[in-house]
Amino acid sequence: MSLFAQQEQVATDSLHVIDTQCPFCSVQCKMQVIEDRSASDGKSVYSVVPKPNQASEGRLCIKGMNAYQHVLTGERLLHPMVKRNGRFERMTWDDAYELIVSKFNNLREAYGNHTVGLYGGGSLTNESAYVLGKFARVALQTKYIDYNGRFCMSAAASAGVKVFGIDRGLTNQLSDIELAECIILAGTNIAECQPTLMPYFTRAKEKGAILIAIDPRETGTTRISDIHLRVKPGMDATLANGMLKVLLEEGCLDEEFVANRTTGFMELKAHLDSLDMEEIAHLTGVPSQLIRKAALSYGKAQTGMVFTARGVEQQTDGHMAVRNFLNLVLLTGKIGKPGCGYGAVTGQGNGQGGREHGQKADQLPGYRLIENPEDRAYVANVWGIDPSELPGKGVSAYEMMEKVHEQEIRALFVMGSNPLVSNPNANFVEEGLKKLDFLVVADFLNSETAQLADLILPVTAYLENGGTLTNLEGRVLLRKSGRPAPGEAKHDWQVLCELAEKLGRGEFFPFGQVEDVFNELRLASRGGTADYYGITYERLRKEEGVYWPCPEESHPGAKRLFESTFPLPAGRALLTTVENHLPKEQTSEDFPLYLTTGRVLVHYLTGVQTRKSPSLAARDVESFMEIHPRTAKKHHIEDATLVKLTSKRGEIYVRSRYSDAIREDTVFVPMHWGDTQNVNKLTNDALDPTCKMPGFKVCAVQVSPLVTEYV
Ligand SMILES: Nc1nc2c(c(=O)[nH]1)N[C@H]1C(S)=C(S)[C@@H](COP(=O)(O)OP(=O)(O)OC[C@H]3O[C@@H](n4cnc5c(=O)[nH]c(N)nc54)[C@H](O)[C@@H]3O)O[C@H]1N2
Ligand SMILES: Nc1nc2c(c(=O)[nH]1)N[C@H]1C(S)=C(S)[C@@H](COP(=O)(O)OP(=O)(O)OC[C@H]3O[C@@H](n4cnc5c(=O)[nH]c(N)nc54)[C@H](O)[C@@H]3O)O[C@H]1N2
Ligand code: SF4
Ligand SMILES: [Mo]
Repeated sequence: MSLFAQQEQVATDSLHVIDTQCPFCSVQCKMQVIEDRSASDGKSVYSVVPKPNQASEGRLCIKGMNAYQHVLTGERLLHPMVKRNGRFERMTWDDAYELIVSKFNNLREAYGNHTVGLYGGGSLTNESAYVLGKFARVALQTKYIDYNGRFCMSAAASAGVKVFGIDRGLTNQLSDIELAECIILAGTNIAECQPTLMPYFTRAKEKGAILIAIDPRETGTTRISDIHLRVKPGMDATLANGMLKVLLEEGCLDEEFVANRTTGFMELKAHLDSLDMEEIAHLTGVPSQLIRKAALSYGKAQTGMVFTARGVEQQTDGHMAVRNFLNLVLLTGKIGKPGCGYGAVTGQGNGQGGREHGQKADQLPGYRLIENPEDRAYVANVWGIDPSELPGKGVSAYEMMEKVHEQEIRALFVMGSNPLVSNPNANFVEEGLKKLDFLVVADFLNSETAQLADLILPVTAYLENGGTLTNLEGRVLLRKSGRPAPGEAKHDWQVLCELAEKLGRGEFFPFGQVEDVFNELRLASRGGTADYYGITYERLRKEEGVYWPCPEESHPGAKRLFESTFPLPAGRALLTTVENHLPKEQTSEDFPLYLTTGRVLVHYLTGVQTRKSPSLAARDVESFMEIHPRTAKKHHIEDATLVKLTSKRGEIYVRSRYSDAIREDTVFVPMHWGDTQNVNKLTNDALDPTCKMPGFKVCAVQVSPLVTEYV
């Protein structure tokens, strides 16, 4: 039976059918999880059926097919657990809340409100993210809140706001992809990271599109490309300068578009004129002829799309690097038309919505700014407080870890993240977390960070927790709750509301059900950039999803942005002059290789969930280091042996994997493992000056065989 012929299942006495969507990446593929209780031994058997929907078109990848496993493994956190004498003991919710209130209040009395920090995540539903942001500002009145999306979308988001006036992952619907005659995939590995989107690209190819991939390694994505630019890690901004120079010299500009819809052209032209192509080729490691070929393919095509993801963005110049790719889009006028646009390929399930409703240090719901007096007044009014009660802006996620280290933050509440494994410079982060007076972690699995906590709060997982999530297209989707909370687990937003009550601020959190939260979010975002006002649960139940901005219930939602104008002064987008720029950490005699980091198909982020899924874990049981065989020989590394990787900040132990598909000056290690395989023990904590994105994608390392002495 083909995938598409499969029928949706209907519940019977022995079949329990859950209509849901995948908890992992930003595509948010829809599926049914079916529990069959008919077996004579009483054990349930689970199966998964993909459901047709506009984004995944009825496909599921291997992670989605197995996503039910970590929820049902028997390893769930079921009760609040307090650490006493180094061991976790069960505690009631009432006692847990009392403990939090007394710890937080004692610290706030001694050190002020900002001594408590909150740290959220892009897996939280819009409703939980919204309540978390409000909880920080209204219940605790602390400025210190940020979230893991800082490590994910901040470079693209800040570039989008600056250049276009708005940040929405894709400016187009996915269906526009196959209308593009040329597609640039810069630092994005769709094949492993959003696998169900691959057919959009292969269909474009079948129609004759030219695909250009920019990646230091060969991946499932680069393999479908026609031109692969194997850039030196961290040199994308410079590579884009080379491509822009070719476009300019060969007259591949849309002059009318540049004249009528952009500003900054003359400065950009003068800058590009001053650059030397051979120097760019040398700096990027990409031959100038290949840069030229790629630029002309994009420049001469009638339609085209540019996609960037973390390869370009997780750099200490990530903000500017993205802006240089946006220059390509604007100079050729390839935006706001069918088959023309840009996509920052959003990462987490709710990586898009999670960054819109107030989890970020400087933002209030609807992308309003916490430092803008009008925005403060508007949101304070919705919340029923005086604007002067709202704290100002805090700091970015890693900077919060610095504040933890300095003990300016003495209590931390983590909801939906595993910062010990996902922050750069993990040894420093661990040292800081251990100094905290009080660490609370709300999770449904025992993450590395939860193991360090003083108190763990058990929350519901995707099968139980209903709410909205916004996928990579900016389409808001409703995920239904499909099974009761196990044990004593509660929904994230529910925990925050109950805690607000215990803190004496319950009147501001009067939400009986998740839809009540959404209705307040609609109001709080009304008139903001990410306007959800016109989106209702009723609409979401009837329509498959609604795109924001959607200012009125009668509004259809914005499918393609910037068709006639940009939300910036005079309606014009901004061209940017971007200098050639080297990564902050360079290789040296002691650390002779570049390390870049990223993902593999079967694991998700810090691996807390996928490592607990037997079917996924079995495919990649441990971390590895991809290395070119010639480089390996130079460093006396055999294939499939344990090696030690060292940077200025720490060391880890992983198994070597020979691959002639990676640059000889670079090794690659995925990010999905903790402890001695936590690659972030090596990564550099230098941050992009604008968006505070760490340079996860480049640092300098040494590799050596791990010699074991047998006695
Ligand atoms: N299987 C899987 N899928 C996921 C996730 C996961 O953990 N596992 N996570 C989700 C999330 S949160 C995110 S953010 C996305 C991430 O999605 P991607 O950004 O596509 O994933 P990465 O593997 O981090 O990086 C993409 C590519 O960048 C390349 N790269 C490394 N350094 C450079 C460089 O300097 N320049 C360029 N041009 N390329 C470089 C890497 O070799 C890699 O192939 O995936 C989402 N989907
Ligand atoms: N070296 C390196 N480091 C990186 C990256 C990289 O490419 N290289 N990528 C960065 C990126 S793009 C990202 S997005 C971050 C991600 O970093 P993290 O946020 O640390 O990643 P996760 O593994 O998703 O951690 C989420 C935790 O929250 C739990 N969780 C999941 N859903 C929910 C929920 O609904 N509620 C609650 N309360 N808990 C939940 C999970 O069980 C897990 O323990 O890592 C960043 N770190
Ligand atoms: S991981 Fe992403 S592509 Fe795979 S099933 Fe889940 S949402 Fe779809
Ligand atoms: Mo991410």
